[in-house]
Amino acid sequence: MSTPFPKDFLWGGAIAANQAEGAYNEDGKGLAVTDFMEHGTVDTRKAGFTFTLKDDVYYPRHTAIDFYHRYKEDIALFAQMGFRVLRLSIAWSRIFRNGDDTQPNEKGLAFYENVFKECRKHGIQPLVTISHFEMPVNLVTKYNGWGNYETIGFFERYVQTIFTRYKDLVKYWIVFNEINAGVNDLKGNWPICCHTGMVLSEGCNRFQSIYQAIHHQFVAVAHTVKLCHDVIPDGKVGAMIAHIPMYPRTCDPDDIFYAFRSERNRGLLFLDVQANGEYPYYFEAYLSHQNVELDRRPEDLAKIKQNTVDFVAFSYYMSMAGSAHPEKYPKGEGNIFSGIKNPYLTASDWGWEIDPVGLRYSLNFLYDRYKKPLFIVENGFGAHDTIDADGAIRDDYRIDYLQKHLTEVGKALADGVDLMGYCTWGPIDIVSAGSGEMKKRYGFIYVDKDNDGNGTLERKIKQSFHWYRRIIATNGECLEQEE
Ligand code: P53
Repeated sequence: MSTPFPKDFLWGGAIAANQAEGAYNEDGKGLAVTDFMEHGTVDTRKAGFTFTLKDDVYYPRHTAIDFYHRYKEDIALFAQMGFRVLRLSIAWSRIFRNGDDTQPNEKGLAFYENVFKECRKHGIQPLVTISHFEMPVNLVTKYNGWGNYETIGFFERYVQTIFTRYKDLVKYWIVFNEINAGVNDLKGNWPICCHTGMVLSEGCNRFQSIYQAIHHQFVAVAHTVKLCHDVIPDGKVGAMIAHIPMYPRTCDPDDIFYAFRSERNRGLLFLDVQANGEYPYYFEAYLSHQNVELDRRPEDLAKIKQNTVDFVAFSYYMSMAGSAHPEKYPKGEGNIFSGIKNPYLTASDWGWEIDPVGLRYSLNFLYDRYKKPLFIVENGFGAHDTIDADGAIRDDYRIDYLQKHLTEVGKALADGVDLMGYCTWGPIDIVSAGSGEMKKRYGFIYVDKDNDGNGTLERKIKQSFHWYRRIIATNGECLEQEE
């Protein structure tokens, strides 16, 4: 049998420090924005919010699944599935407690060195996200996060430190997780201010503040690309967005244009700048339409131009439908980017519309637009899992979701798309980013912990574990292929 997956295809899974590690204040770690997120969602921008930890509140990320102390056991399980890549993030505040310190925290540096060595021992390449919503809170309260030009310098110091330390262990890097998620702050409906690390006051020009902060992030990306190529000559840096393609609800030309424009503003803009090296023409028009001028220094624009990313990474969970006349249609339920309901698709328990073909479409679309290698760094199915009387966890719904998506990935490879690898999100159950729940599970490995923090943290293999091991072992041969 043949397979469209290349021999060196990077099969694996992805987690983030703040959703997995726990140990939120151990070994010199400073507090990060994510440490203030309560059970369920919390709006850190609501009136009167201060970054103070309350005694009577359970913070799921403070202990998470204790990856900090159990990483060896967990990495061994990933290795059993045959992982060739593990995507994980470094918590900035483990390395620089307050973000603006002059000296790094050796214990934090040593922790990740041990984790990366453990991966390597099992033949797993680490793929490291440098910033996964985990800004040291001091940078938010003292400098207004990415709203401040100075933050670029603090970030550079952090990046220089980790590149120098891990240059022999880590070759694949992602600068910002879902950098486009910051646009949700425009409507004020994202529960946390982790993307731009800003506390936006009522009445400020949100549009101006947010895009200025995003510009500072783009400058930081350019510095990071340059640093990587200087310090780690065989290193590769990726841009990463949450890619949620929007389909026009009908063939009404107004719907077509609505969806086209939304797709650019919500996602493609962020890849256009990082992959092509310049702001696209439509963004300039968008700014002037909003009467906004950003402070963009010519030397920074030159840096952006000269230092484009090596690959384009994205998360893919769902698609959405959009219309210029949304009032005519029932609303979709997806928690963050909700559009209108697509009558051709079913959804997960959290309202995320399941669309495997949308992944083939996205791969072709993005490769066509950027002509750079792509990397699917998150894909997965958040679901309620139950343990049967015989102790088994039969998550056939997860297998079904992943199998259908991977089949479409295979077709995109046969279409000629250049794809470096594929990571499922949360190969082991972790805390949900959107809701802080444990019961929204993505794993091949079950973790005994509930929404209120009860449980032994014991790891249990689910049915899907065996399924994924077989997919990797056969390099995708056992997936259905196009006639
Ligand atoms: P949770 C929304 C839509 C698409 C991706 O999300 C998203 C979100 C945030 O809810 O975020 C990514 O845990 C993110 C991960 C996150 C994962 O999707 O809400 O990069 O940190 O855990 C899944 O189900």
